[in-house]
Amino acid sequence: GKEPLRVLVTGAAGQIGYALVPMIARGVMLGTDQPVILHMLDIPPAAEALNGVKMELVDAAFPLLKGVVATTDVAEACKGVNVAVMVGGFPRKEGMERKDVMAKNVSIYKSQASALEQHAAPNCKVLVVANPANTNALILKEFAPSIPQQNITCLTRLDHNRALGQISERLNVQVSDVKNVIIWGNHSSSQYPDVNHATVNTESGEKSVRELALFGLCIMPGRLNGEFISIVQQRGAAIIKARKLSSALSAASSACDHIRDWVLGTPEGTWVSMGVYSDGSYNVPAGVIYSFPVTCKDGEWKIVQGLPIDELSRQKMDATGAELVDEKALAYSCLS
Ligand code: NAX
Repeated sequence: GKEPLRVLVTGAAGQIGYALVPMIARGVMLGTDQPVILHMLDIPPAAEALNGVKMELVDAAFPLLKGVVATTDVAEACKGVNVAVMVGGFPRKEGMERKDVMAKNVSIYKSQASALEQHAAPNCKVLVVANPANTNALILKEFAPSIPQQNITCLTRLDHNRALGQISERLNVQVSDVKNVIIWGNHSSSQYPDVNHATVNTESGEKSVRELALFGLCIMPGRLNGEFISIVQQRGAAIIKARKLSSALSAASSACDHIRDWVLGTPEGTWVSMGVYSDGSYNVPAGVIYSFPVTCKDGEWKIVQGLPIDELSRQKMDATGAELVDEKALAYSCLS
């Protein structure tokens, strides 16, 4: 059999952690033939709860799970990890200034960057989930200069999957037949969910989502520009309103999708959205973690190039890019 891979989940005693660790232990993230050793990190106030999660992992008797490390020691948590899913962070509490939340997360991601750099396995792949996800990932990249920059990413796959789900619901087609939506930019309400290149696999071949909408199937083209975009942008808030808790199972599942496609590859003709270090493709700002359409092969992602960008898209891609540049400046102001 294969050697086990070590997967770190930070914030593992939290809501997303609780949904995510059993998925990893069942092979949803790395494949059903890939044994794993789970490393779970949380902070001392959550140590007892974290140990409870470890007890349940033992009780579930997952055949692929070859070991569990549950710790509040960052160095121990990072030791030899091949994949790191960073879910732990400081949440925004009511009445808190944006700058204060940023300062807390900058300090967490700065120190966890150093721990990963010193202790993780070479070529460790990092996915940042905790908000502000793009900027936390950027700080992690800046303070772990020996980790290749292409190994540091953030999660926008949940937004991508939400867009697929909305198209499926509204056009009344199977979600597995919808592909190639794009989330551009920041994982925040400024993100731009783009359906211009999305298609649906139908009995009479592949059809563009815009074309199907044009024939009056549930969503009108105008709504694709307005309502659809805001529904995807505001979906996180709608979940909180309904559940009185933020998205957890969908976030965990999307984190598995992100890593699985990155490691095992995207299907031919399909791209996914990932927050990656921008090289300035599509004239968006370079030097921030920006969500792009990517294809993956042999453990590496590549930005899909050459897609035509219309005027509305251009504006929205620039606006979310400007927000990221602004967040970067705020994060840097917290360092000094
Ligand atoms: P929870 O508050 O349930 O869990 C967070 C856990 O992190 C807690 O157990 C906490 O003790 C731990 N933690 C705090 N500081 C830590 C540190 N320095 N090291 C290790 N662990 C630490 O939040 P949950 O609902 O699980 O959400 C986790 C994060 O995901 C939040 O930042 C949230 O905003 C973010 N999200 C990001 C999404 C995305 O698509 N990128 C979507 C879902 C989610 O909202």
